[in-house]
Formats: sequence, structure tokens, C-alpha cells
Amino acid sequence: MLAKDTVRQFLARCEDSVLKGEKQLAAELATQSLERGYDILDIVDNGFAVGIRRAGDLWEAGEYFLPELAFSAEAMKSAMTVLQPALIRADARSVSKGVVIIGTVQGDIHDIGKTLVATMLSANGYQVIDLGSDVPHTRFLEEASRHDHCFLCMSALLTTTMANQAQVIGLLEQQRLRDKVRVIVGGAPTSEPWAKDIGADRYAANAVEAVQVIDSLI
Ligand code: B1M
Repeated sequence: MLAKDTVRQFLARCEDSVLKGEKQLAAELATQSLERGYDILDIVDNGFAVGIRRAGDLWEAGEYFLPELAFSAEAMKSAMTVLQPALIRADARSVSKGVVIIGTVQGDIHDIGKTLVATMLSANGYQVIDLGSDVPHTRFLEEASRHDHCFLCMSALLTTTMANQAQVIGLLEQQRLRDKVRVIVGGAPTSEPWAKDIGADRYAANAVEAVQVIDSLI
């Protein structure tokens, strides 16, 4: 019981460090979570990520200004930088299960969730080619054309950029690449029906689901 309370308090501190945009503290807490042997995914999902989402809610409510949201994002990223190598080490497989190309679509610079998905896929034995954020459609196509078979994961966090996922799929079809690429879409405004509408192979709601979905497509 005491241990549970301690973890809960620790998660609250992680959340708070991101909410308040305390970059150094977030990195320190991430380091401590490794030293204490906590479940890293739990720390990310139920600690740091809660903080960044709350910051977004405050921004939407007009209580935070954009610089405050940006500070929160910086704090989240500093924690992720500490945790990423451990996430990969935690579950790394020696043989690649396949190539995954991942990126956030054009016009969209949100990269925290995409990077978490990329990290989890690497940790689960995929060779991940991370194209970053604000990725031009042609860049996805260029990379896909280099591989015999691959998975393409597109992230979109804005309702104004999610349509770019559909455009990339259209271009894959036009260039006759669609048959050798399995397309999985994700990001907060996207959904299972959206994936069906635009002709994606699957939708994944989060990083863990992305691994499960791609495993099921092999
Ligand atoms: Co922005 N932003 N933002 N933002 N931001 C949102 C998305 C918003 C919902 C905030 C809000 O209004 N509450 C809103 C979008 C509204 C809408 O479209 N309907 C918004 C807006 C409007 C904007 C700007 C337009 C603001 C402005 O300039 N006026 C601007 C856009 C700039 C641009 O992209 N062109 C902007 C800017 C920013 C910051 C730079 C300040 C910063 C981004 C920093 C960065 O990423 N480097 C930021 C942030 C931090 C957010 C919120 C608060 C948090 C996003 C995040 O990192 N979440 C966000 C509000 C929110 O999400 N509640 C918001 C944590 C992350 C772990 O979760 O990204 O959801 P998430 O990823 C999850 C799943 O979605 C899924 O798995 C991940 C892990 O579990 N997933 C995938 C994601 N990608 C996947 C790909 C897959 C599978 C699963 O492939 C198969």
C-alpha cells in the first residue's frame, strides 16, 4: 500500500514538472524513475504525458499562453530524452521484425507522441526510420520506394493536418507503391473510422497499440 502511494506521488511529481514547464526537474525525475526501477511506460503514460495533456487543456481554456505550452513540451521532451534509451533496452530484440517508416505529416510539428511510438517500435524489434515532423508527402514516398515491404506510420495531431495522411495514401496508390506498404495512422484527432475512410490498413490509438497492430500485420 505504502509502495503504491509512493509511486502515485512520484507520478504526480512527474505530471507537475511538465505542467509547470520545469525542464531540469523533469529530467531529474526521469533519471530517478530509472534508478528506482519503476515501470517506464507507466511513468510516461500516467505521469509526464498527463502533464502535457493538462497543459494543452489549460491552453485551450485560455489559462496558459503558447510559450507556457512550449515550456511544458520542452520539459516533456527532456524527460523522454532520458527515458528513451532505457525504453529501447528494456525490450530490444536482436533480429529486425521489419522496416517501419514513421513521421508526423506535413504542416504538423507535434512530435512527442510520434517519437514515443517510434521508440516503442524500436524496443520491440523493428528497424525504425524516423523522418521527424512536418514531413513532406514526397519524403514518405521516397523512403517507402526504397524498401521491398515496409510499414508506414503517419502521425497527425491537428484536425487541419490529418487530411495529409489521406493525401499520402493517394500518392502511394498513384505511384503504385500501395501494395508493398502497410499504412497505419495515429494521433489524437484520428480514429478507426477515419483510418477506414482514407484507406489506411489500420489505426493505432497509442504506442503500445501501434506495436500490437504492426505485429498482427506481419
Ligand atoms: Co499543439 N495542439 N499546437 N503544441 N498541442 C494540440 C494538438 C491541441 C489539441 C491543443 C488544444 O487545443 N487542446 C490543438 C489542436 C486542435 C485541433 O487541431 N483540433 C493544438 C494546436 C491548435 C496547436 C497550434 C496550432 C497552436 C498555435 O500555434 N496557435 C500549434 C501547431 C503548430 C504546428 O504543428 N504547425 C501547436 C503547437 C504546439 C507546441 C509547439 C507548443 C507543442 C508541440 C511540441 C512538440 O511536439 N515538439 C504542442 C503541444 C505539446 C500540444 C499538446 C498539449 C500535447 C501533445 C502531446 O505531445 N501529447 C496537444 C493537446 C493534447 O494532445 N491534449 C496539442 C502527449 C503525447 C504522448 O500524446 O501526441 O497524443 P499524443 O500521442 C499519442 C497518441 O496520439 C498516439 O500515440 C501517442 C503515444 O501514446 N499517436 C500515434 C501519435 N502519433 C501516432 C502515430 C501512430 C500511432 C499512434 O502511427 C501509427
